[in-house]
Amino acid sequence: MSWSIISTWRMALDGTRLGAEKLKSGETATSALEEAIKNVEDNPEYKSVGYGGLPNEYGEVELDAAIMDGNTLSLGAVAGISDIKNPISLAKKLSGQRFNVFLVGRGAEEYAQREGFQKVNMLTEESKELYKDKLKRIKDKTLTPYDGHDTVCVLALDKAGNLGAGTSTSGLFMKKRGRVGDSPIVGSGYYADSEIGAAAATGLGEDIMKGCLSYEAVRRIQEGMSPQEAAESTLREFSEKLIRKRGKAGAMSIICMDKYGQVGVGTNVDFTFVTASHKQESTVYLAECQEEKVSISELPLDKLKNYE
Ligand code: SD4
Repeated sequence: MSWSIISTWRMALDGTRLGAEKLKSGETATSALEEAIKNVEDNPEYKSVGYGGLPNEYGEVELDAAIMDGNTLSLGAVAGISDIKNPISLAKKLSGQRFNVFLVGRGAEEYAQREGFQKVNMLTEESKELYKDKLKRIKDKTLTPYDGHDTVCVLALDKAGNLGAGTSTSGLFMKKRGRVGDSPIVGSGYYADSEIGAAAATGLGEDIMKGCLSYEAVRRIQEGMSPQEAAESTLREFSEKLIRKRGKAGAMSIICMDKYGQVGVGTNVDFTFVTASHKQESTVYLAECQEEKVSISELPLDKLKNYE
């Protein structure tokens, strides 16, 4: 039976391996991608997701996450939450409900406490130091706020043919308190429908939301495009539209998967991603945005350091 998984950014390599193991042993797409995302959330070295994520302008870590089960179209999401260990698991818990599936801030935190989720201070000493240093560099004008953001997005197809999509992020570094990007917004940051395909996006949420990019890419798969064509054309056309209408487009990348587990990526910046399937071990790739098309090459393990 076939299975497949794709994740954004090189940081998801270990998590993707764990997710792949789950898929191999017949677990569901949403369990596999939850496992993959938890691994990234729990690693304090990754400064844009979960524990150790970079804080907002007041030095507070506010996290967003979402999950969608393409079989039932159930979704769950949280935004602007502090001090909850695994936002993706909280989103997954919410996805099992009929009502109240998307909770923000205090309401989400209270729900997490009632459901026995672990409360953890997500701001590490290292992130606090980085925050202070970046504040200084912003004052010196050697850094702009909002530089630095990498969401972990995972799409998975399980052996039963179900697709799932999930995201988790600390959003933009130095964001305003209460700012929410695309990652927990269905259709923008993620989408999954097991009859068609799944997609998820990373990059500047303010721009990704303007094009509902994840839904748009899935719609193109439904129209008959391959995941690579859907991802690439969605991203390229929308990026061009933003430049035409607004003079600039933020960094954006998208991953796609069809119901057969074939994958594709679109990007307007250099972008790393990880894939694994019943045919292939977890492998890291670099997608480079070139004039005409996205060029994809395997990133050998010895070169990975440069992309961390
Ligand atoms: C956001 N899309 O909050 C997220 C950030 C991100 O790669 O993906 N960065 O806008």
